[in-house]
This record gives sequence, structure tokens and C-alpha cells, in this order.
Amino acid sequence: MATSTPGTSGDTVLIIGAGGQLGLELTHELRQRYGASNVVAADVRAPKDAETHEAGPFELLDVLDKNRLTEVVQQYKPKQVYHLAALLSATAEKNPKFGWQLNMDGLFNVLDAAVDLGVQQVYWPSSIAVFGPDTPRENTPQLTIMNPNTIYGISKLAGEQWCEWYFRKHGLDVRSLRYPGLIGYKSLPGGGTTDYAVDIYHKAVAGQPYECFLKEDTYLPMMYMPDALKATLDLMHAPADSIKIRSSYNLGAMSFSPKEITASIQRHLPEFEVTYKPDSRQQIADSWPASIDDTRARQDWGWQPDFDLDKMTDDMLLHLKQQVAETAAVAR
Ligand code: AKB
Repeated sequence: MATSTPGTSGDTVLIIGAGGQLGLELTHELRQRYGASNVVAADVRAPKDAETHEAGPFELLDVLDKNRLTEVVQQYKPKQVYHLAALLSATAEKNPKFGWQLNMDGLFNVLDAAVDLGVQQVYWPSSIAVFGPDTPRENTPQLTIMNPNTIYGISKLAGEQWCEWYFRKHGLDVRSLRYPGLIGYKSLPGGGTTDYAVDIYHKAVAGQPYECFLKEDTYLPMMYMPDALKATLDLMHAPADSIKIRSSYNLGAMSFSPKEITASIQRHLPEFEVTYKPDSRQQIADSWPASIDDTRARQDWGWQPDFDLDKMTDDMLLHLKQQVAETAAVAR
């Protein structure tokens, strides 16, 4: 299974779900690395930011529409497909049948298109949501009791097994990471249980109080976006024989509670206030790990995060303040 870098010989990459929280940043990063014209962004609707749908090729694509997916893959002949379109944990609980359909049928469509149309590599994100209330919460191992109890978690666990099956039966080079909550300043997440850790920074910078939907002592594994991008691209560029896990790798960086992120923000903004009003997402958070053992990712392909909580907070606040200043300058 030899892999070469897309963009070096006219090869293209297709990102499905390019308008989402991770998709947007991955599109920007890959366009920087491979050249804008080599990275095709696709989403069910055109993203608001011009960088994603104007700086390089953009295609409207509903991943549930097999014919349209075939058309796009035949047109661009991508070497790699990043399939990121999914309903996250909180949204899928509200719309379970559609959550299952999008998360599973979307994956089947991509895996089948890859096998049938000669795509070399597929990236598909899994999540800490594959674990459940029976899983050891601290330092959750790669291999352990899973038993997820959300539709999102069940679909991710089933998806992991399907990815491994396509690797074994079809030799498809599918790679995957179990992301923790992802935090970035370029875009807002949509419909996850870890979203509070992004929303809280926006409120702090706006000079407003924040009402948190999780309890102050709820610990969850989290990661800053630059680390998530690094992990994803390191995994995709690692030699195929170093990828020993073909379901999905545990991936860790930091673990904190709402109280701790608040204290981290208050180092810069001492007046910032947070109140707590847990909702249905608390139950989801309580069923997930508090911290993750990612030894296998470190051993197999050299994973090493760069950001801890305070370093992330410093960078988030810096960029969000810049964004606010830029918006104010444009409005003047
Ligand atoms: C969610 O909260 O649903 C996601 C995830 C941890 O996969 N951010």
C-alpha cells in the first residue's frame, strides 16, 4: 500500500463536510500544504467563509446522494478522501434516525466509492463517544469495555468496525482517530456535548457572562485545533505499515472541567463570570471518559500534542480579540 503526497503530481484531495468545524480548518491547512487547486471542498451547503468555497474548488454534495458522490469522485479522481460529514452527539440524540442514517449510510457511500473508483486513502473521524458508562473513565485504554449509549457513539463504534472490515476485505487504506472535544477560534462547533469549551471563549471576549450547560466539575478530554490538524495529517502521512490499528486510535491532549477553563480565562479576564445550568448534555458527558490513554498513537506514529489548557487559552483569546478588532474596524 504505497502512498504519495497529494498535490505533488496533480493528485487531488476531497474533503466532505468542509464547512464544519474541523472541515473548514482542514481545508485551509491542506490548501496551504498542497496548493488550493488540489484540495476540493465539498459540503451539503456553501460555507459562509470565502476561503473554503472560493479560494479553491468547491462542490455542493450531500454524502447520502450516491450518484452525486460518484460524479464528484469521477470528476476530480481524488487520491485521498476526508469524510467528515456527521451529526454530533447532542443533535443526533434529538434526531436519532437521521443521525444514524447520515453517520452510517454516509460512511458506506464513501467507503464503497473509494473501493469502486480507486481512491487510495480514506480518513474518517471517530470520537471519545464510542465509550460508555461501563468504560473506565480515567485514562481510558485503547481496548476496553465500550457500550456507548448515544446514537452518535453507537454509530461511531459501528463505523470503526466497518472501517476495519473494509481494510481487511478490500485492502482500503482507511485511517481514523477518536477525537476528544475540539476547540478552535476559526469556526463554531455544531451540536456536540463539548461545544461549551468553544462557546465560553466567545462570551469571555464579548465581555458577557456565560451559562454553562455542564456542571463545573465535569472533566472531559479536549484538544486544541492545531493539535487536531497535526494528528490528522501525521496519521495520514505515516507509512501504512506503521498503522497497526485500523478501527480508530485513542487520541489525547488535555483534560479539564468547566471550572478549570474558567480559571484559565480569568487569568486574562478576571471579571469573566460563569454560571452553571446543566441540561440533557450532562448525561452524555457523564457517560464519556474523563481522560484518554493514547499510548498506541504515540508508539505507532509518534503522536505528541503541543497545547495544554493555559497555552490554548492564551492563543484562543489572542485570536478572538483580533477577530473582534477586525470586525469593528470593518464596521467603522
Ligand atoms: C461531541 O461533543 O459530540 C463531539 C465529540 C466529542 O465527538 N465534539
